[in-house]
Amino acid sequence: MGLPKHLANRSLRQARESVPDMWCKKAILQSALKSWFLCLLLGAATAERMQGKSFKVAVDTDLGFASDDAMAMLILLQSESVELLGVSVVTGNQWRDQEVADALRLLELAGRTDVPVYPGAENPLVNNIEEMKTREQTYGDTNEGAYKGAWREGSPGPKRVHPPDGKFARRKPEATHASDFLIEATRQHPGEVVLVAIGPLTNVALALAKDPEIASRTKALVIMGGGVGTRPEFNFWMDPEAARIVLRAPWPKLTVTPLNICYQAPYTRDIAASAAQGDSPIAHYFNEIQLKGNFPNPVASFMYDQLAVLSVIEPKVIKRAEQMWLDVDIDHGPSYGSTLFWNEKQRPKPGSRKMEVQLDLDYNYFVDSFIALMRKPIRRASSLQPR
Ligand SMILES: [Ca+2]
Repeated sequence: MGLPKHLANRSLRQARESVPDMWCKKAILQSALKSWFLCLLLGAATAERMQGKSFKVAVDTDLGFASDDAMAMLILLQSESVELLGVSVVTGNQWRDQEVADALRLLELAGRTDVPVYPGAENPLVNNIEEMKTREQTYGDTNEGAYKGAWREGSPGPKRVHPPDGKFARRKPEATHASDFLIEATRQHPGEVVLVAIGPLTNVALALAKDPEIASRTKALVIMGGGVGTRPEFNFWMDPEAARIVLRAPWPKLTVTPLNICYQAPYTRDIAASAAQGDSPIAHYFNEIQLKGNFPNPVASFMYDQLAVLSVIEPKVIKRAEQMWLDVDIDHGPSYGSTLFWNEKQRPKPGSRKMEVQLDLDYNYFVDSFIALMRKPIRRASSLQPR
């Protein structure tokens, strides 16, 4: 699918709008009136920063170097609204240690070696490969898309780690466990941290087991996972017990990005090609890793995690969300990991919790916002304010 002309124009316009602050300062010196007019023209991200609307984010991810998680992390790194406290890693798309290496290398390429990476769970709470194989012999493929991630046939296993793009990052992972990082981040910044969980929910469930108060200390939790009326979605399918624990915890605000809305966000070659324009490290990443390495068969057909993350930064990408009561099937049968869902009248009591479920997307605005963030000058660690 090609980018419509009005979108391409809008992307270029937004790329131009993301000029460095010093341009604005120069205009102030020339003329107060002119600077006021220029600042009016600057993009939403700059306006938010000027109004002090940035917020702290901890991301829990099953990042592969080419995955949707990787692009979601680039969104977090590029947004002027986000102060990324750290990256916690869980087995999902790949085994944990490979994902840790991939996350560190991606951060290095993006000039953000200031962001620490915390290894978390290598295995789910209860589910495991052997049980998965046994269930599939009995019931057939048991998740939407028959996608197995780290558990796929031919996976290298948990202990073999290859250099993501031929090289390893110089920075090493932290010694702190991912769940302890999540706990500590919310203790240091109570009420301020938006936790974005875009992998299986094992690390978040472990954090809740160690410190149940983490939920109430978090500003909000955003989950990419589940599917309303679908077969089990991958993140919930890999660790259904963790998903149940997390969905039942008392988060001040809980938002779910399910398969239903992700299916409205195809990831196309045109999107990758547009993000690859220019000569920034991010453009280079899209050229070498996405375009040359992963098309015509992209690593994910839909922009699952990019959507969950971008909806935090640009809520207007969501056209329709509903308040629903979700839970997860933890009977170890053919529906293990399925999303259960009710309206207020039908819901079971107690145990179920109300959450915001995103259902319809403004795809053009979403793509436009994504490309604009990928094409703006990269936010190197050295250019950020000290914490
Ligand atoms: Ca993910």
